[in-house]
Amino acid sequence: MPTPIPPQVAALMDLHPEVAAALTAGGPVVALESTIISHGMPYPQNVEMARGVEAVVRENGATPATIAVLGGRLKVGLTPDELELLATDRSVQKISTRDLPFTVALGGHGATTVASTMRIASLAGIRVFATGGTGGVHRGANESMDISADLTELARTDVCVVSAGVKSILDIGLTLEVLETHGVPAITLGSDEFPAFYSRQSGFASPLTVQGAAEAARVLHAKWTLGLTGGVLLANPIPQEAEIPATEITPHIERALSDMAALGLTGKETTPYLLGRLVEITEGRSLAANIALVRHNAAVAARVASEYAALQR
Ligand code: PSU
Ligand code: MN
Repeated sequence: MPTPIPPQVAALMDLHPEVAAALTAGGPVVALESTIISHGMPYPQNVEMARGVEAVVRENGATPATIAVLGGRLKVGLTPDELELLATDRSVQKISTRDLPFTVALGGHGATTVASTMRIASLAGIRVFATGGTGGVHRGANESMDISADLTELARTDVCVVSAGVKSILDIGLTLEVLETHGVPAITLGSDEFPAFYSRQSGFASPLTVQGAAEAARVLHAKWTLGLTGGVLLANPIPQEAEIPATEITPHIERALSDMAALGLTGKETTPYLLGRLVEITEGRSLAANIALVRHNAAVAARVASEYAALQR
C-alpha cells in the first residue's frame, strides 16, 4: 500500500497525474533528479538526455517522475516545457537539502541534487531513484570538510539510489567508509568491484554484490521491513562499450582538479565545474559516457522498482 502524503506536504507539491495514478495503483515509479539537467550537462544534450531517460524508464515498465522545484512548488513528474526550462533557464539554482526550504519559501526555481531529490521522492512515496553518479567525500576532505549531503540523505531517507558508482573526482575509499558508518548498503550489480562512474573498475572491492534487479528489490524489502531506515546505494557499472578506462580518465581528472584549484572554486560549484571541465578536456567523450550510464541506470531502476512493487502486493 502506498503511504498517503500528509496534507500539509501535498499542499506544496504538484504530483503529475500519471505519477499520482501509478502510485495509487501501487505500480513501479522511478524518481529522476534535475541537477544533472541544469548543472551537469550542456544544452541541448541535457534536455535530450532528460527526455531519453524518461523513455527508457517507460520501456522498462515503470513510470518516470523527474523531480525539481519550480516557482517554489515541489514538482514530481514534469511536462516537456518544464524539462526545457530546467535545461535552459540560468536562474535555476542547484539545490541540495540545505537549500530546499529556502527555495520553497521564496518561490524560486531549483534543480534538485541526489540528496534533495531523495527527500522529495520519499515525501511522494517513491522508493527507487535513478541518477548518473552520486556525490561523496571529496578528495582533500580532511582539510575542506567537503562531503556531499547525498551521503547524509542516504543515511536517513528510505530511497534506493541507482548510480554508476562514485566519480573518481571524489575519494572513493572514504566515501565507502562513510556509507558503512551510516549503515547504508553499497551494493554493486553483477560485479565484485565498486564502479567509478566513467570506468567499470575503481580498485575498490564492492562491500556487497547482487546479481539482478530481483535480488536488489529483496534487499530493499528486507531493509525497510526490519525498520532499518535510510537508503541503499545500488551501483551499476557503466556499459563496457561506453566506458572510459581508469588509466585514460585519471590524468584528465587530475588536470580538471588542478584547474579547479587554480580558480579557487569550493562548495556547490565544484561538482558542476569538474563535470563541465572534463567534457572540454575529453572533447565530449565524458559527456557521451555520462549519457550512456544514466540511461543504463534508468533501465535498471525501472526493473528494481517493478520487482519491489511486486513484493509489496
Ligand atoms: N554526478 C554526475 N552529474 C551530476 C551530479 C553528480 O555525474 O550532475 C550532481 C548530482 O545532482 C549530485 C550532485 O547529487 O552533483 C552532488 O553535488 P555536491 O557534490 O555539491 O553535493
Ligand atoms: Mn560539496
